[in-house]
Formats: sequence, C-alpha cells, structure tokens
Amino acid sequence: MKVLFFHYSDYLEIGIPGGIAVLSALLKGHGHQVGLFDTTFLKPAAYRRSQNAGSAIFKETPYTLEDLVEDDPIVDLKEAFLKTLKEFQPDLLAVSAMTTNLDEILDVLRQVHPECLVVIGGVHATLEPEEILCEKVIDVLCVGEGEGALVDLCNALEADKDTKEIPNLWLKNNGQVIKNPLRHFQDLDSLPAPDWLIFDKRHLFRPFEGKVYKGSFITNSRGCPERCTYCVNKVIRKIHSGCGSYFRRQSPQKTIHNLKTLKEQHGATWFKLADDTFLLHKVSELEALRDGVKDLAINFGCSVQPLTINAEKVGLAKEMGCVAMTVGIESGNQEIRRKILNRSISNQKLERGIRTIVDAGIRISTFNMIGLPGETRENVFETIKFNKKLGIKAANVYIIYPFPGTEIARIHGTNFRDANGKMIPMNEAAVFNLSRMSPVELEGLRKTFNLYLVLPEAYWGQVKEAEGRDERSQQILHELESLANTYV
Ligand code: B12
Repeated sequence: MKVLFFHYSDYLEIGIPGGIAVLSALLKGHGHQVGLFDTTFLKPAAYRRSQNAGSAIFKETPYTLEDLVEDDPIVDLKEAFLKTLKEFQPDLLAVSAMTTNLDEILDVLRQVHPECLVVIGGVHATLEPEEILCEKVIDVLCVGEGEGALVDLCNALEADKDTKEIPNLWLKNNGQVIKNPLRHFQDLDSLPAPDWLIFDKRHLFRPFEGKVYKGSFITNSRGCPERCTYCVNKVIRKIHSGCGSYFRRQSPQKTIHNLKTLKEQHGATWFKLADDTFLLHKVSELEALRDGVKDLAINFGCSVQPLTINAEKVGLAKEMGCVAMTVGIESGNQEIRRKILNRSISNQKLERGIRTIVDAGIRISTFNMIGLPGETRENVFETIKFNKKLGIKAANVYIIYPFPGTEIARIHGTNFRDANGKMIPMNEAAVFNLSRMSPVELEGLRKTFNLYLVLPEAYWGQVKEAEGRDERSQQILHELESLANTYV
C-alpha cells in the first residue's frame, strides 16, 4: 500500500509530530510505502521575513530558521498538494488533526478532493468524531491510538479484505456510520523508533542558549495521571474507560534505544521530551535511563509535573544531559489553581520544586495561563510576580482556550466555533471572555507578560503603555523588548 501522511502546520511552526512519526515507522515495518505532505515549509505568498528578528527575548544564534528558508520559492498550498498526490499516487491519505488545524486541513481537502480513500486520526478526531465524519471528504476516522488500527486497515486494503470491523475505526457504510469498539491501549515498548526520515531536515533546527543543535520532540509516556479542567486528557481518559491503564510509561531501555537510533540516523543531540511526566518515573528507572543515556552525550529539555520534583530525580536528569525543564505554574494564585484548574499544589511546594531545579543548574521556563474564569488583572500580576520571585526569565504564556470536551468548556458553555462555524483561532482566545478583563486588556497583558517579568519594576509604567494596540504602543513594545534582551 502507498500511504501519504498529511501534516498541517502553520508556516515554520517546526517540530516533528510524534503520531505520524511512529505510524510511519510501523507501516514501513509492515512493508507499506510511506510519503508525507507537510505544510511547514510551504512558503505562503503573504510571508515577510520578520522585521524585528532579534528584538524578541532570546539569545541570538549564528543563523536562524528564517535564514534556512531564505531561498525557498513561494508555493501555493493547493497546487503543492495536487502535485504531491499526482507524483506519489497514494492508495490511502492518512491525515492527522488537532483541534487547532482541523479547519485548514478540511479547506485543503474540500478544494482538492483526493481520489484515494481518506482516513483521519489525531486528538481532534478522538474528541469530535461525529462532527468530522459529516465531512464528505473523510471516509474513515480513527478514535484514539492509531497503531493497530492503521496497520490493520492497510493490511486489509492490500489483501482486499473487509475493513468494517477494525477496532478504533469509524467507517461510513450506506449512509450509516459503523462505530467499532476501542482496542486495549498500545504497549509502548513494542513500537519501533519514530521515523524522522520522511520529514524535511529543517524540522530539526534546535536553537539553545545561542547555539544551534539538531533534534525534535519525543515522548516516553502516554496519557496523564492528572485531571486538569482545561486539558483534553481528562476527556480522552473517559472515552477509553475499559481499555487499560490510561497513563503508561515506556521502559528506560526503549527510550535509550529510540534516542540512540535518532542520534545515529540524524545526528540529533538535542531532544525535547514533550510529555509532562519525565520525573514521574521511579528513581530506579531514572537510574537505568541515566546509565544508558549519559554516554550518548545528548542534551535534552523536558516538561515536569511540579509534584514530582525532588533533588534526587532532578540530579539524575542532570546526569543524563537535561539542560532545561519546563514547569506548569499556570496561575500564581493557588486558589485559582486549585478551584478553577484542579491543580492542587501549593505555592510553597511549587516554589520549593522550582528552586530545586535552579539549584541543580538546569535552565527553567514556566507555562502560564491568563484569562482564566473570574480572573482579574491583579491575579495576572500574582502570576507575573510569582515567576519573578523565582527568578524565571522565560515564561510561556497563553490565554486559556477552552478545547472541546474539557470541563472548562462544559462549565462555561463555550463553543470553539464562531457564529459562521469557523474555529476561533488560538491567537484570538481572548474573545472567550471568561475573565473579568476585557479582551483588549487581556491581549495587552499576554504580549507584555515577559517584559513585566524580565524588566525591573521601575519600567512597569512604560510596559503598561506597551500594552496598547496603537502605533506608539507598538514602538514602545519593540524598544522594551530590545532592552529586555540585555537582562536575560
Ligand atoms: C509535542 C506537542 C506539540 C508540538 C508538536 C505538535 C505535533 N503536531 O505533534 C508543538 C510544540 C508544535 C505543539 C504545538 C501546539 N500544541 Co501540542 N502537544 C504536543 C504533545 C505534548 C505531544 C504530541 C505527541 O507527540 N504525542 C504522542 C503521539 C504518539 O500521540 P498523537 O499525536 O495523539 O498520535 C496518536 C493518535 O492521536 C493517533 N493519530 C494521530 N494522527 C493520526 C493519523 C491517522 C491517519 C491515524 C489513523 C491515527 C492518528 O495515532 C497516534 C499514535 O497512537 C501533546 C500532548 C500529548 N501527550 O499528546 C500536545 C497537544 C497535542 N498539543 C496541544 C496544543 C493545545 C497545542 C498548541 C495549540 C499549543 C499552543 N497554545 O500554541 C499548539 C498548536 C499547534 C498548531 N499550530 O496546531 C493539545 C491539543 C489539544 C487539541 N484539542 O487539539 C495537546 C493534546 C496537549 C494538551 N493536553 O492539551 N504541540
């Protein structure tokens, strides 16, 4: 079978999608031929090299991603897709969708109408299967994990066998939808190393502390033990009741094997372990990982769940090559964190955890959300000040987006689609209006959050001026960004 994967991402939003990478490796192992249509490096006509490169808060590298795409031609997405379909002649188009890219994917498919069978999977397919299967351009949908389902589908199609009873797949049949039950969760140790070979090499661009490395995202667990009100994991866990333990970890041996393979195949030496649970592994497992990883001489960053941080585990991560950790603070107000987000950790414990990471000499950044239900401007400043007190120099800050199915979306009756049925883009999340701030004020705080964080309080009056939308505010914003660079 010839299977063409479709990965839709905004221009230059790099990072290898773990789902497609593992599915591709598995299909190749079963003798199928795999191709990829990836929008990440398709330069749109509207693209302009950013004017203010260098003024955002980061350390400059000898070259940037923009340098790497300098000579690329402008490409029309639809034409490029048609060309790939013509050249590759797939038997099956395998599409991966998150909530955030579904509309763009469907736009392309509706314009092109591929002749081959189209199967869709990914987080959004799992969350909203009914909605997606109403689309004429989609034939088959995969709920949950795709490994068993996609291999079974390809093998059956190739052998001209019936595909109607493949677990995890929903199929259209004479105007009806066949909804097959879910299979037991995937054993992570039985999977091959992710296939990065089908991706453009520029996905591996990894700037860190002024140097450029090669690498991308990998995961070594699935599911999540937490039940946060804003996260899709809680919904996905519910859909899968009866499929086994939702949260699963890979064995250290398997993680070592995958890292080794990716280093050998691609020269990758900088990885981002994208799941939140790196330090949830037992000490004995982390020791085994350390023993296998330290000779690989790799660097990595990982996200960690604050309650799992302790000096012994952080020390082991450091010995393996961990140079950066990201911790979800989400809100500096522990009552908001507990009551609104269902994250029970106290500020005191969070602080202790973060200091442990700092003391180990590991660079730290945080995840923060603003625009939370009932939140005030003062609450946002509690989050800024909490980060500041901990000496954080890099904060990821998002306006909360109530994804479909999450508790926050249910409680507040939000719809991620506007009156015309279009998905509300991530960068317009302020319109959900869950907090006590206006969308304009919230957007202003989002763009200046890191300036408040990095610059001394003496500058805060100027930073407030930069919150505005007018030209003068923009000008102040750029000036302050340059100034902030001297503080990091
Ligand atoms: C790494 C990562 C990223 C990376 C890479 C993204 C990518 N495309 O993989 C980057 C940093 C780019 C990223 C960005 C964002 N991300 Co992200 N990301 C992740 C993370 C941590 C890991 C993804 C991963 O590799 N998973 C492991 C693989 C194996 O699982 P999988 O992708 O689900 O694939 C399996 C199945 O879904 C299925 N499947 C997938 N595709 C297909 C296709 C077919 C044909 C079939 C049959 C099956 C199938 O089979 C796979 C194997 O079982 C997940 C959380 C998580 N643990 O999944 C969040 C997650 C996917 N991200 C999320 C979000 C919100 C974002 C952002 C919006 C964040 C932001 N505020 O900017 C952006 C959006 C980017 C965009 N433009 O759309 C949400 C998605 C919510 C949603 N409803 O869509 C998640 C689930 C986190 C969360 N818990 O909320 N992300």
